[in-house]
Amino acid sequence: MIHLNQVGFDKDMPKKAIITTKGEYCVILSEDNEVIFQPQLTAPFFDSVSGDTVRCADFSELKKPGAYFLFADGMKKKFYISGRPYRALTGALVKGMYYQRCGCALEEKYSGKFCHGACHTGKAVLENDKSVVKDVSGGWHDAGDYGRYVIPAAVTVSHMLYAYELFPKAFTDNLDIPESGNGTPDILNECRYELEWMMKMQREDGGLYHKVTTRIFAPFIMPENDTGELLLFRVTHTATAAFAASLAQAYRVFKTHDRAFPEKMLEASVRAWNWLEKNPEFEPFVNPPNTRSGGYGDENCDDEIFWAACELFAATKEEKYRQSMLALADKIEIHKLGWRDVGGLGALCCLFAIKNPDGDFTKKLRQRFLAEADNYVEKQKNSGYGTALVAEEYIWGSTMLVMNYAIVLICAKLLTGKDEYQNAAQSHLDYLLGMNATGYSFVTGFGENAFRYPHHRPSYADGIDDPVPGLVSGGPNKRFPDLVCQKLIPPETPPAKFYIDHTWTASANENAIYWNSPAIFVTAYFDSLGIE
Ligand code: 9MR
Ligand code: ZN
Repeated sequence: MIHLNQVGFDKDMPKKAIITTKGEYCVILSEDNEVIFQPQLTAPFFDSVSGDTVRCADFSELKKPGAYFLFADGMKKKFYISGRPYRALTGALVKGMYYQRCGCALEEKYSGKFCHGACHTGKAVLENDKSVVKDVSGGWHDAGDYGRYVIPAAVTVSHMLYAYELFPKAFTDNLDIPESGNGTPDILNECRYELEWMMKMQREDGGLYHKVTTRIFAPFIMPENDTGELLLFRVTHTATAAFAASLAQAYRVFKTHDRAFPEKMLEASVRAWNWLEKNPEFEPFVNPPNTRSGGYGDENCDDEIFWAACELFAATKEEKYRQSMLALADKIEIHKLGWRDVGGLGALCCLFAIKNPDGDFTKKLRQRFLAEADNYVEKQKNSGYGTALVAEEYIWGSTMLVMNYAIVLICAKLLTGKDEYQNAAQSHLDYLLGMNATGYSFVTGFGENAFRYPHHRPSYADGIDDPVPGLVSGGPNKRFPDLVCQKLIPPETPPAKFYIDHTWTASANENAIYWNSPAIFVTAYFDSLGIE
């Protein structure tokens, strides 16, 4: 097999493919089959996480834009080189969020054959007190399900806002969403759609309802046909802190585009923080009996509070936030960027948004952050398919880890200028787009062998062959296989191949907003390199 990035290589960046053939005859052919290059091949290497013996073919020297074939031992695989290979992909990943919109119709004008009626527009009732009835319409569906959850929302918006803050040139105002052409980049328009919903999830006293979902996950029907009672679940600390952080960041970013909206967000963020101060007793969320929708339970709230303190300090410069930030930093992992562990988002705030809160503090944080990036570079060098993922990390949403590692590596490059970080990040992007043990590109609609059967209700129920484009798969997951994977994948299958492109597996082939968003960060970075 030949495994490579199926979307495209940046002409100026390293170019690699992984081959599992003998590599006795490996050449690059032009589109009219002329041999034009002979890649360097590494010695064969047994990669235990995939069970493959791999060689890496390096053709970085090839820089001329065009379409080519990599030919190895009788197999042939097409690839592309261009100046800005990730421009359309970045746009599609942002548009992928638009397709997740809830509370409105997806009009044909913007969504073509993927259009559908307005969904989940009714009011929700509080799960443990039916006398509380609230309009919480709007926002994005979380994933392949129709639930809407505050923590993943906050994390997703933050990834996207950091992508915009650091690489603004990669974002346009022409993605064909309803707000396109309003003079604000569509990534911000899309974030605003979510932020407006998040504010509806806030109670008067500042606390945030954890989520709004039906009692159990909907069957595989279109969202407008999912008319079960909408339930609001109790206020939680983790949702409140993540909200405070994300809204404070959004205040900073939107301030340059607008006046009233950012002020409203800062006020909401401060109100959330005040609720946390008044309610110090942390009680992790668990689903009440008979409830089957996402839990997003988390036993530790320190990282969410750290993140909120950083963003609120950046927004207000108030001393109390700085004190919390300094007090918590040593206790938390400052490189994690997922829904459960958010310390990395606080670190991004310290490293890129707060200008010098305290010399020693920043220096230490930076050292810790770079040490983590060095660790990824080391692991990446020793892995068959070029990522820092180790065997135990093929978990539910392993693709998110791959993209989160790439974010840390990109930030390390921004902080130090060192290309080794950037090259390691590129390799993680190559993995997403096909240079992985499964051979799939994990973005719908992108790549010759893109996955096609996401565990995504609309993609199944709309009667259209193609899946909704621009969605990222959770990817191989040997740690928490659902019954479908247990049945269809032989148990001895190595972790990196514990994947099946099948509608009925949530554990390996769902999409989620917070798997799209780190990919947006990564593709936007690489796209921005090609912009003059
Ligand atoms: O991303 C979540 C993953 O870390 C968990 O292991 C998994 C099982 O609890 O849930 C994932 O989140 C799902 C959420 O609970 C509901 N919407 C779909 C999410 C993606 O599968
Ligand atoms: Zn909906």
